Amino acid sequence: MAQDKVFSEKKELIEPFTFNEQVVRVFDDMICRSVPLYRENIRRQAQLAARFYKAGTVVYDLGCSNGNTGLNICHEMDQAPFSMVGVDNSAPMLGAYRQRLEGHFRAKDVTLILDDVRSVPLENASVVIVNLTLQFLPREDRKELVRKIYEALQPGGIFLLTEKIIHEEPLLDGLQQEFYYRFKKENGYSQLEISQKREALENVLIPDTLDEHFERLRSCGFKKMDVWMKWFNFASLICLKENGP
Ligand code: GEK
Repeated sequence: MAQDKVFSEKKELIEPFTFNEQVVRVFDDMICRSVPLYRENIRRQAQLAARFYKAGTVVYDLGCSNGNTGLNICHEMDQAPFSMVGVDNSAPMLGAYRQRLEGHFRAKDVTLILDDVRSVPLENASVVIVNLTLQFLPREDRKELVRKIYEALQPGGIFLLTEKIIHEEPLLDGLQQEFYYRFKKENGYSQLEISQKREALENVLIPDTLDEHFERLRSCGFKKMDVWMKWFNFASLICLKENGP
């Protein structure tokens, strides 16, 4: 995978960040160097997906990108019959995912949909994964998607949500940011790359606090929830749809 140099040269004009061809070419390098514990996170989510999947239902991977999480799920499901739908609104991302599925032993079990996650109907799900994607929706649209996920889930099903977060307490928020930039620097990003990417993501990636997430999830019906992994300004949640009334 090519090295991410998208923001390494000084840009006169910083355009809002998009998942275009240039980003897709370096996506794995970019995400591994920008999201702490990314590999661990998708591996455990794939294991959780396999643990909660019910035969005859669907796994939804919303904002599936080039298939890192989806291919981990295929691996974890081994030979068991299953069905997965991946949705992403970036054509180059889905193109990369399609290429990786060519000749894959699970290709026939994976359906890829090029669309906005807000427009795709969801049904008969035992697992829904939204890994680092809710944060890209306008704030006012997030609740409707979470409600749609809750309604699509079978009792006993899970919603796995991972997001970049902010902290309502300014000192703790500052600490989270400080350690996040330290992480990026340790991974070889220059000050220029860090600040240009931050500017490109402004108004594109809009993080919520953990409390805002919990409040939204509760208001959509989820009662049993946990943060199963957290690293400063990143949090991974598991939300269980209860069995019965
Ligand atoms: C992974 N989950 O590797 N509708 C559909 N897709 C969208 C939308 C939308 N409204 N908004 C953004 N995307 C992946 C990583 S990346 C996270 C997810 C990141 C898509 C976008 O095209 C991109 O592929 C993905 O969400 C976000 O497990 O790079 O920070």
